[in-house]
Amino acid sequence: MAITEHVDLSKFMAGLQKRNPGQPEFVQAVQEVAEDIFEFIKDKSVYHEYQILRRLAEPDRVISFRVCWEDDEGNIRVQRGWRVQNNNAIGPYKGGIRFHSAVDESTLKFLAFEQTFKNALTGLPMGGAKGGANFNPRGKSDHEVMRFCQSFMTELYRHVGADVDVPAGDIGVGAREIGYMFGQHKRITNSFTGVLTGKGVEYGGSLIRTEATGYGTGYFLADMLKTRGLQLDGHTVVISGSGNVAIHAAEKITQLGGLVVTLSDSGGFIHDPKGIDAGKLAWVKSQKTRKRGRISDYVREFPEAEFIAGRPPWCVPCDIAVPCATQNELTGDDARVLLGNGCLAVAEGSNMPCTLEAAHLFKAAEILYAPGKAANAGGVAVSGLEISQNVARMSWKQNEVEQLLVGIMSEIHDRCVEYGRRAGTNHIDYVRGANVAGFKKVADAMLAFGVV
Ligand code: NDP
Ligand code: 2IT
Repeated sequence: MAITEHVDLSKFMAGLQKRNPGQPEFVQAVQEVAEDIFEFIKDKSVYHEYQILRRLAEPDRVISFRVCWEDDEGNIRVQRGWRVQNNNAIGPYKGGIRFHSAVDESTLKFLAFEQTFKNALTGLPMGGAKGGANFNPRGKSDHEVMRFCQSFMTELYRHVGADVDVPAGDIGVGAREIGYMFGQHKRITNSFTGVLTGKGVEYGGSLIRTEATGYGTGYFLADMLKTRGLQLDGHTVVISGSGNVAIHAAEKITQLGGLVVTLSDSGGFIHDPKGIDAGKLAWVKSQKTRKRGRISDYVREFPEAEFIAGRPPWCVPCDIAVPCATQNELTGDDARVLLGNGCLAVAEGSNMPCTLEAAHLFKAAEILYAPGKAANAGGVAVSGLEISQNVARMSWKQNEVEQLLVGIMSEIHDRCVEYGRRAGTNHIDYVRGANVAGFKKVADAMLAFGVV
């Protein structure tokens, strides 16, 4: 009997769902891509014949392992760690590591799948992967985090390497955690290599890597607005999250003239109608990174703002929304509220922040809507530049790296325009553009290798 799953979207999704029970985030991420790819390949039989999407939606491997560590009270704690290596057709596996209590296999499979397309869009030679553990760094002492990171790397080291798989940070993993993991890798392998990115600049990190994801999102947003003859100047921007991506997106958007009025965390959001300017952002940065504080503390420092507990910020009227916290943080109802308030652009700093319903609503409304795999690709792009600097044993200057970042974001925008322009109109479907451009590059490399 002929296999038909690869030519019929609903059969394809039914098969995927059956093979991945209890993994809704992974199924969602594949569905969002498959909707565009089935349309793109309907007259391109070679992609069907070689079952490219079917193969892309089956990770090369999922590695799972136990991570034991000892807390400050001497209790033995057991966590679960993973590395999902999705695809290395265009370069070594590459993608972040997430430490968060909600991390599971479904989340990491969706992130590794997304990463494959995102990394292809950067134009740099990087395959897609993601890793992490169900460990929550919040409330842990530095020594507890250090012991956890060391234990995590004691297993992970055998699966990664500068030419094999190069992890970086993500939620709950920043400069401190990368330092502990790099130190342990160096100790176990007795080698100093570019096995991780997001390193401190003292030991091989790149300038601008910390800022790159948020800055890149700001640049991408400005490029999108330009297609409609608009600028950030005079526009009100609502941002969620208050971590690495949110803070630097707010910084760049403010520099480009936007008025950022919200930030959030899992406790709620702050609304500062006068704008979270550079001075206030510097305060947030030091609270969140050095003191690991909560966003609710903001209203004690800046009493003109208010804190709204237990809700995301999408109810605040705005021209532009930039989700920068986590997956599925913006629902269909939120999308309706944003559209009702006249929101004209959404740029995803986080990975898959919009539910499928929200994404479909934005697409149907034909607003400027950039998916994370395009808008937040600046982080992994500068990770790619960090790899190049490590291989060349050089460090580039801040303005050199930032100029390269600007160029890469604008090329990603061009690719989205090329593959996303809706026939006979001026409308650009950035989701379709990003999906198709990312797919095409990886798919053509896979075709070159035959069936492997
Ligand atoms: P951080 O850990 O620095 O910050 C995460 C922020 O999101 C915190 O404010 C956190 O609040 C909030 N958050 C996390 N989970 C939830 C939740 N379930 N509900 C509400 N708020 C939540 O992570 P990053 O800024 O690095 O990452 C944010 C997003 O950007 C993620 O989707 C990540 O995958 C994506 N991304 C990151 C890149 C990077 O280079 N770091 C690159 C590209 C994408 P709280 O402290 O209360 O948990
Ligand atoms: O989601 C992402 O692109 C990241 N967390 C960054 C990955 C990287 O390898 O820099």
